[in-house]
Amino acid sequence: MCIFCKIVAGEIPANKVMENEEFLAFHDINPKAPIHILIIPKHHVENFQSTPPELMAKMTPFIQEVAKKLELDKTGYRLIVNNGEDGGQEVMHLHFHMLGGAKLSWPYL
Ligand code: DGP
Repeated sequence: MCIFCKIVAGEIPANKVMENEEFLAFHDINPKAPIHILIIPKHHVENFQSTPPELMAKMTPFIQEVAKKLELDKTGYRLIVNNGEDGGQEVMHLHFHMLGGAKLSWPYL
């Protein structure tokens, strides 16, 4: 079982922000911004490249709700998906990084 599946199963603790039947948002263990949330589907999907569009259609409003809950909808935020080796993906379970809480520089904080 991958590390994020273990978080979903409650085998590893996580600082949760929001969840529903299909998705979970929790704080990144190694934050790269004042607010750094990971948003995942509970069902294991390896990466963005293999994500069915139907899943994204449901995930989009969940991500928007997470931003609202943290009031990042007002200030702005950055979403990042690292996909595959060259993309720097370390955990092979689809996750969106939501970064905020500061004016972020581009391309990185
Ligand atoms: P990526 O490089 O895109 O695969 O990012 C993986 C992120 O997952 C990285 O920012 C650190 C975070 N992470 C890894 N293990 C854990 C964990 O056990 N708990 C939490 N909350 N975050 C984790």
